[in-house]
Amino acid sequence: MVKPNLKVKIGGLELKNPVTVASGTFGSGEEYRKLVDLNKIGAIVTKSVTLKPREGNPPPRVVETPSGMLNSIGLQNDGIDAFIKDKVPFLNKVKTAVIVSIAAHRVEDYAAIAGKLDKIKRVDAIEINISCPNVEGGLEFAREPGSAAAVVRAVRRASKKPVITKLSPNVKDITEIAMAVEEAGSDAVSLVNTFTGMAIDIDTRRPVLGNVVGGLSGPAIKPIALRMAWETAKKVKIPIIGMGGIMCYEDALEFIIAGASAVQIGTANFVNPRVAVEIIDGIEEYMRKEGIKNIKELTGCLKR
Ligand code: RRO
Repeated sequence: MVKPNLKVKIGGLELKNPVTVASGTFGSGEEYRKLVDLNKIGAIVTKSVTLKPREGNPPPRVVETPSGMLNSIGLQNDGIDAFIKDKVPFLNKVKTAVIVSIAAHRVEDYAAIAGKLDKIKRVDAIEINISCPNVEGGLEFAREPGSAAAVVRAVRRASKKPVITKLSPNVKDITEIAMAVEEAGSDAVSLVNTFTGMAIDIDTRRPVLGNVVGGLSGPAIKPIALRMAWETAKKVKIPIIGMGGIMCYEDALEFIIAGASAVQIGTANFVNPRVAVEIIDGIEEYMRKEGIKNIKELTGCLKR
């Protein structure tokens, strides 16, 4: 059988395969370069960057939970100017798509960051993070269709790059937000960000995390994330990038069959830095076995 075609299109951006690594779980890829062949990954989504540097939340920032983890990093990053100066030179050497995640507290700040990134050739797309659960007001834009759409419109005006909007599961109806950002011009949606949660140390009777609450990720959230991807796929025409507890190629295929055009691998990178490449190989092998020539045949092929 000929080699299966794994190429997918996200707006105007073509990815060599649908397996990408999620923001905040892979840095800018540099720390991983000796552990995994970065050029094989469909895209690297970099840690969310803000207009000005941020120190992040007080430690502890991470705690393991049954079948998952809570994080409360608090958007630590060096700011957009340092990102362009320090991270882009490395990314210039990587032969895969680069999607830069951006976050802000004000619509005009999202636009300012997008405007700076618009000038950087290496940046293939922008992921608008409107769903950080760990900073005050971080979820504000993701909770209402109107405010989510306002951010997308501002980024659209500031940049010609393809725009992906990352949605929060901590909302009444994620499909409403997805439809609003589609209407506002988002080229794709990625979902889901982490679920707000907490852990308590019964010896000290204090919260485990320095910021009290954090974002839950990992296999514990997979069935809920999958349901949200499936519901959203029925409501929007733009591509969906699915994520939430994907640990192996079978998990990735579930999201694709539910309607995702691509997936992001997050928590699993902390367990196995090579997991994204193993998932790509697993999907290819599955397609060979099943006689599927093009990955697009699988997107949304769920039988009822
Ligand atoms: O930095 C974080 O604490 C963080 C972010 Br920006 C996000 O979008 N999701 C998350 O779980 N943590």
